[in-house]
Amino acid sequence: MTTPDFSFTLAGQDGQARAGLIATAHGKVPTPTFMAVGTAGTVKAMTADAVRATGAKIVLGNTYHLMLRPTAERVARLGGLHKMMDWPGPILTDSGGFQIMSLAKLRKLEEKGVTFRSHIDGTPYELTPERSTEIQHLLDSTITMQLDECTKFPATHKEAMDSMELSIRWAKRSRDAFVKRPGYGQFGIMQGNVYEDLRRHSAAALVDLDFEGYAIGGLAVGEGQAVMFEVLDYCTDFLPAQKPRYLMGVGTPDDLLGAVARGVDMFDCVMPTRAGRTARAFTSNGIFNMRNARFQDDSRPLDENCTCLCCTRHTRAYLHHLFRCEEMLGPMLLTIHNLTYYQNVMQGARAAILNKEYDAYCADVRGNWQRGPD
Ligand code: PRF
Ligand code: ZN
Repeated sequence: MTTPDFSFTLAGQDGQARAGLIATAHGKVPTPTFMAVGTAGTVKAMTADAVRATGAKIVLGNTYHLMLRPTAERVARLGGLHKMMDWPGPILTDSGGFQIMSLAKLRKLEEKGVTFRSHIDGTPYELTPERSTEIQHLLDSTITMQLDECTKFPATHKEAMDSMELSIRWAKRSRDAFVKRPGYGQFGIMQGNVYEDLRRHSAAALVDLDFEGYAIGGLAVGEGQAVMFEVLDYCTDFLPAQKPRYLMGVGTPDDLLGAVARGVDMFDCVMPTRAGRTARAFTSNGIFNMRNARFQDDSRPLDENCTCLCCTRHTRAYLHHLFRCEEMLGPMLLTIHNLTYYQNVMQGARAAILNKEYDAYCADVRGNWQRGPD
């Protein structure tokens, strides 16, 4: 059997909301899709089987973390990231710049790339667009991201423009370094902060490089949901309809519904996994904190509409007990549930788009969040 080309097929549309299918060398991904975050070669607290059971079709890995430990060359010797983490499905890897800016020490940004010291032991490193792309090849990433700079918020028009133009030059260098292989793709990352003219310019330059997909970067950095949605309203118009669109680092279930309505196909966020480790549950009746004493005698399932292992086998009272005792199973069960909830929201969105009832679906899901845990 020959490997299929990397492709994106639209299966349906309702307003701006799209249902599609991404085909890759490592399997197919129905969209809209939420990518579970597996920063350091593991979706925290989850076995690969558990990740699969949530309905996740694609996971995210990080160049920054893996280049420090266990190093890209070692991952390659171990047979690649898929083999190392027992995830044969598609993997998208972020390019490193964003994580360097939030985690690394003594960062220096120059035209050639970023130099920094590891947050673990202070070892100096350099990451260029070429090296980031090479690392992602060594990891055997299904979807490689260009190296970019995420502008801070707020930023002046001049700051946002200079940064966006650097990201365009890095996009070109990343594209040149990318080795085309059947079923593998590379995404460009749009920047430009909250400025429409800059977003338009960034998109046009990336489209000229003919990436397999396009990410919208530089959002969810403190601007708030209303501003993010305003920016998304025009951003998606600047991108080609026949390529997947990925909103980086977003968000709450409500952010996802709103971004899908504005034409976004892919998401990643630490929110469901991180919240799960800190006792916060995303459910069809809103967000609960499982440490709350109201749950200590509550023998109902966490979410009666959920078929995950946590909800079919355990009670709210047991989850409460596990978190009170700091038992590892608490974070494990809640991560299973939260990721399953995110997948269910995306699967429901896809079905609603195909039935041309996406607005009604969103109204229904949002209405249930208002009801609360009782
Ligand atoms: N660029 C990259 N990764 C990211 C972002 C970005 O702008 C964001 C912004 N929300 C999250 N992750 N490369
Ligand atoms: Zn559940």
